[in-house]
Amino acid sequence: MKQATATIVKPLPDHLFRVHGQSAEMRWQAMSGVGYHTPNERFFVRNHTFTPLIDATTWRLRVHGAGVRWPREFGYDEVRAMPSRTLDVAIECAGNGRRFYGTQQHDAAPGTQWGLGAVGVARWRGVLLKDLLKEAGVRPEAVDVLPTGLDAPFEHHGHVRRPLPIGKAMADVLVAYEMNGVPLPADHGFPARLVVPGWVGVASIKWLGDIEVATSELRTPWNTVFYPEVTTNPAKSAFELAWNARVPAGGQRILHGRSWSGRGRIARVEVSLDGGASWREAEHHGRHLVSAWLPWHIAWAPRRTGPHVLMARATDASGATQPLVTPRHPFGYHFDAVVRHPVEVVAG
Ligand SMILES: Nc1nc2c(c(=O)[nH]1)N[C@H]1C(S)=C(S)[C@@H](COP(=O)(O)O)O[C@H]1N2
Ligand SMILES: [Mo]
Repeated sequence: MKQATATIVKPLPDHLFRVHGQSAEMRWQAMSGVGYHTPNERFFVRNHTFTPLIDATTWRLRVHGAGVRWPREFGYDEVRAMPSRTLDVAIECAGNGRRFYGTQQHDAAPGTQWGLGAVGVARWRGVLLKDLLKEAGVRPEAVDVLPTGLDAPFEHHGHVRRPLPIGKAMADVLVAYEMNGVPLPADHGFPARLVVPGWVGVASIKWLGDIEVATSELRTPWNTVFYPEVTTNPAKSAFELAWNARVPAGGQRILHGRSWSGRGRIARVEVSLDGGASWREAEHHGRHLVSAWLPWHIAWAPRRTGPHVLMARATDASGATQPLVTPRHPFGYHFDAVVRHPVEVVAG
């Protein structure tokens, strides 16, 4: 393995990304006029250390532990030769929206101050983890599955790794090697990563090198200290607009946005164009996928110039609607309150 000189390999142009240390968030205007999927060049990156450059010809994925009968290794070509599955799935960092604990609720949470751009939807292709585990003779006594990344150890905590319960591992989890029709880009986990639908982003381990199948519950810093007890992400919504976007007055425009939830499909999206005084249901059509997002739109004919606040709130299949305030969270995860998006209406 060669070490990358930069923490992130792909270009991070300022109009598409806001850089936070080793990580980079997508600016939401980057989704404007773009199709259902987030293009690879615009997808957010969250790295604990830096992107490793891995040679697929020498790469091996080791599957072992008390929970399998036939511990074994898979090469890149072997994984690619297995029956594949393609899934449209969102990956979202548990800390997405953390900044708004401070800016909206005056109770800042420590950690990367993400806006709403630590989320993206891609078309992932790979092998179901279930099929890989079956090839290794997974036992009925298996309890936890521990995927480990090949990136550099994080501080003194070792390699990034987080156990998954066997039930989720045997359900819809993908060992992905393609993202939007091309081999995974280096920053997103080449040669293979997990994609864990509906769960917090950290479950989707990149640069996968090792999978331990255990017959008892496992503990790592990533399910005890850093992301204790967090599994699915709550509902969120975003406008495909720059922060403080300038919108010309006069005439009707169509505002676009997207809503998503790790708890299931989005059932309804309501939008307020007057800072929360009145709400209207947004329109949507087409893709209404579970574990991805729902694109929506609403017409707006702003009549006065000056500052306006746009708001969108989604209701998901669990019946939960985004609240106006999120209860304090010690790590600043799961900010699901309605975000107040400022725009400036200017003479058209
Ligand atoms: N090996 C490894 N896997 C990882 C990480 C990491 O730093 N190393 N970051 C995790 C976190 S916290 C998130 S939110 C997602 C981000 O995926 P992306 O960078 O492809 O957007 O990857 C997860 N998988
Ligand atoms: Mo994350």
